[in-house]
Amino acid sequence: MVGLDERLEAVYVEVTRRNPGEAEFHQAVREVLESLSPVLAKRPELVECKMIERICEPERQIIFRVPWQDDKGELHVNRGFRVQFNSALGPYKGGLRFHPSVYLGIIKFLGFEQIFKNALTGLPIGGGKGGADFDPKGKSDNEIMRFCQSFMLELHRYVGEYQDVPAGDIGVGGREIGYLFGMYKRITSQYESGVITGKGLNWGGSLVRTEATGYGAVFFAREMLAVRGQEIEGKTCVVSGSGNVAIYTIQKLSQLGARVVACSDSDGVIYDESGIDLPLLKQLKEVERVRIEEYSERKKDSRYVPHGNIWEIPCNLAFPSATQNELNGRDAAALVKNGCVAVVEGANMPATPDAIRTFTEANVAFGLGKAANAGGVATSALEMQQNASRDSWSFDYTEQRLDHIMRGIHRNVYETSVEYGSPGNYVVGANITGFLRVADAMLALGVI
Ligand code: NDP
Ligand code: 2IT
Repeated sequence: MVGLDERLEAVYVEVTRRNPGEAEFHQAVREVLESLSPVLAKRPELVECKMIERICEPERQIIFRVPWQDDKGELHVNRGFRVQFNSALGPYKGGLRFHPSVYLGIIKFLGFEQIFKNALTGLPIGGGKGGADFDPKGKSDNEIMRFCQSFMLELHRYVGEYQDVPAGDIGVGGREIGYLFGMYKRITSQYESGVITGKGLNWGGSLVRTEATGYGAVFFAREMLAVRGQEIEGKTCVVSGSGNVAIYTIQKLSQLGARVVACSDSDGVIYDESGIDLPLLKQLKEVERVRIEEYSERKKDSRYVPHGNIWEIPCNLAFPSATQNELNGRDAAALVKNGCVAVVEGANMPATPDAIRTFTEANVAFGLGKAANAGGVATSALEMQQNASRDSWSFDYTEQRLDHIMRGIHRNVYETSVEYGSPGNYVVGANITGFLRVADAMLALGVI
């Protein structure tokens, strides 16, 4: 761990004391605090008004029971969460994660990251996150629907167009958003499109939202490479995961002339030297919802490595797009050794602090998730705009808006990194830019 100045260390110790056992939340807080020393030197009033202490404490945390019945009639009880972290810039905004590993510490780390990510988009959205320790794997469509309905039966009290606007994350995609929105509509008897994003195109959704996180990450990578006089075209890439973010990262990379040779799921890695076959991948993951192993059954010149390590595959660009802490210091060293020039986080906090240090020391361009994967939530905010104006925009127009937002985030983050003496350090740039936007709004709003 990097040393913190005395005041920040005291805040960190207090956060760990007040939130015991929440390792991911501690890690996310520490990463932001490690960027903030130069800000406090310039802005001592932020120390006096306890701005960091306030930002580290969620405005509200909701935990609820989610009972549901499986197809055999057996009853199950899961735990649901919504952490409404910060609403200085707008209504709480952030996804819902359904995964068995979910507990309060995961939702708080994601909610905390979301505050600064959303601030970086420049759009009027606060930060929040939610989910459940429900495992969607192996569940029937009807079981998924019953779970979503039970989840919304409780969550509906706390969400709304002007209050809190959920969306998808791991285990929550278009199908789940449909069941959640359907139940909300039924409970409230209102067609309140702006209550949730990631909706289907014929019931209030936005073109490009499905693609947005992956496309945005690639746009961000393009800007990072441009600073170094390089481009996406001709690069060999690996993209971990094979879910929403991974699929559309692969798609945009291919459109821009890169070759993606590997992707993965939590069971193993697919290596396909000729480049991942996107229609096949989409068929397997979006339609059939099967394991990635099936890819090698259908495409004989590819290889499946059970429990393989995707970061050991030589590449120029790496896009960790599965989950938190999926890329550690050893993985980072392997990437550096094999000539990787840029790492761009499609997932939230996929690189461990060790890995980030390794990339920084090796002068590998490192795109922090808060900045690089902000295209998803930014396009959610564009979906909210379309809902509020009862309009729907074309694919091209929406993609241009996304591209413009990603360029803007890159420019602001890069300029901040220069201003604070760490040119090209996107960790420092993103954390300081995001923090200052939220802190300045909170200052203006009084003691909140
Ligand atoms: P999906 O559920 O669509 O896909 C998740 C992928 O990651 C799957 O391939 C899954 O494999 C893999 N994965 C999940 N958990 C683990 C784990 N514990 N170990 C190994 N692999 C795992 O989710 P998304 O693509 O939406 O999300 C991926 C990441 O991107 C997450 O970190 C999310 O927070 C982040 N993100 C998502 C955004 C969005 O708009 N969807 C926006 C910004 C960030 P398996 O099927 O085996 O579980
Ligand atoms: O982590 C994220 O930014 C998301 N899962 C997307 C959130 C959103 O509200 O679109």
